[in-house]
Amino acid sequence: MTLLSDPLKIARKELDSYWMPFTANRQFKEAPRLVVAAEGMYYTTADGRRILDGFAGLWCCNAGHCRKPIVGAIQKQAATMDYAPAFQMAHPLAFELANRIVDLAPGKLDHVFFCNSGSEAVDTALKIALAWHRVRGEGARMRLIGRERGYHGVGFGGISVGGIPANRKMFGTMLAGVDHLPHTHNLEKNAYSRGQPEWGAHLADELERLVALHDASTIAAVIVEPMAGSTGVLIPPKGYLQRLREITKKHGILLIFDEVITAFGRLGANFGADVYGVEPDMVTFAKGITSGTVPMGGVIVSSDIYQAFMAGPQGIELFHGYTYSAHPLACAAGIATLQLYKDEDLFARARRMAPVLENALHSLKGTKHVVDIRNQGLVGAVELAPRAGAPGARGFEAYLRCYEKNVLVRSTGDILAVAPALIVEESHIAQIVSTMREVLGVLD
Ligand code: PXG
Repeated sequence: MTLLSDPLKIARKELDSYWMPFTANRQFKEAPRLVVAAEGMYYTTADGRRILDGFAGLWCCNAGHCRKPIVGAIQKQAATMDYAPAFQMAHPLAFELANRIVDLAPGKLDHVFFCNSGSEAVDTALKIALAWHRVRGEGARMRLIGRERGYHGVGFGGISVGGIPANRKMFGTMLAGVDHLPHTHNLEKNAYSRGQPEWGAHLADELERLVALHDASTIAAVIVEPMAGSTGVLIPPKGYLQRLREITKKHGILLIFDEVITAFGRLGANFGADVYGVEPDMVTFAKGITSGTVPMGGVIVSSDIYQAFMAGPQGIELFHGYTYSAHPLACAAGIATLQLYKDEDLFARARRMAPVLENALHSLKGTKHVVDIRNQGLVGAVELAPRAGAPGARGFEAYLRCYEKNVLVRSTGDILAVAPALIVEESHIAQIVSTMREVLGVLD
């Protein structure tokens, strides 16, 4: 147990066995960034520094870290019933959490399928889309349409509809029959937009082109993040999502919003669907449902989808699920988290703090290297010009230097993203932005 008992004296060998995800392993193990405790807006590092968490962990700890009501609920559940079989059996908390989620969900989205991560949520949604068309006798609808720069996790379904080349290129042919819409990022037209950019709704019309190419009768679903997070915070242009909705509806294609990041207050509302005023047929979620405390994901589906399955022959309606679907600890955490969001009115707080974050971030305009700043709700991004011949290097170094200065942000390529917990205060935002300013000022 040397890592915890003496975190400053970690032998290189002790770091070797763990193959870290989405990490430059060799670089990390030369200079590890280890955190050992968390509370509210802060992490504590192995060497005793307090780090201001400007990214809610990885977009997930929306209520802040180690919040007592959530911790207490998890502890109690762990001591009461550790696990319940997920197939042909259940436990009451699963139903309670599903009911609470449905209460928050827009319009006709009224049934919840549980899994354990965003990646599983995406694969689940894609499978439901294919199966739904099939139970309705439209089994030829097998194509799935994603978007360039989209991030939908790392399952084969998710990387197939995803549009991040590095996440795809090593992994063969993935799913067949997938096509992609163009992404909506355009610095020339939209740089320094506050909230939704004006230009770009017409990019949704590309879906008509894909429908013409493949024929609507072969297309099952379109999946997009309402606001693309992981790729560097791409806010949907005004009218874009509305147009996607119109076109999908016209052609009988399901629209899936991947809300793994945007759900549960991140944009100042229950869901991104509420913020943008567009109701999809399915919503995927994860992260914020338990405020990052216990892994959980899920898909909310419309009544039309659920009822089509329930109209079939008696027996198992969908041959899909996970050992840990609706895990009791995750359900306990989810219920406590949603209750805490409500008790502290945290989504309204996110709405109130959003302009503070917006103004603070946009004050970085004119700072060295900055080529764009964008924001929505409690999400913001500062895009840097890449170093010649070394894309991503400047962004990564900025992230490291912020961390050295006790502020955690996230770099994706040369984009710095911030997404603090919804309990963030003005002073935290000021510290995040002043640290970014300081770092960018001295960065090559
Ligand atoms: N969909 C979306 C929209 C996501 O953002 C996933 C699916 C996959 O979730 P899981 O739980 O399988 O990781 C995500 C995850 C980043 C970052 O730095 C983003 C994610 C995960 C880790 C880091 O932007 N998004």
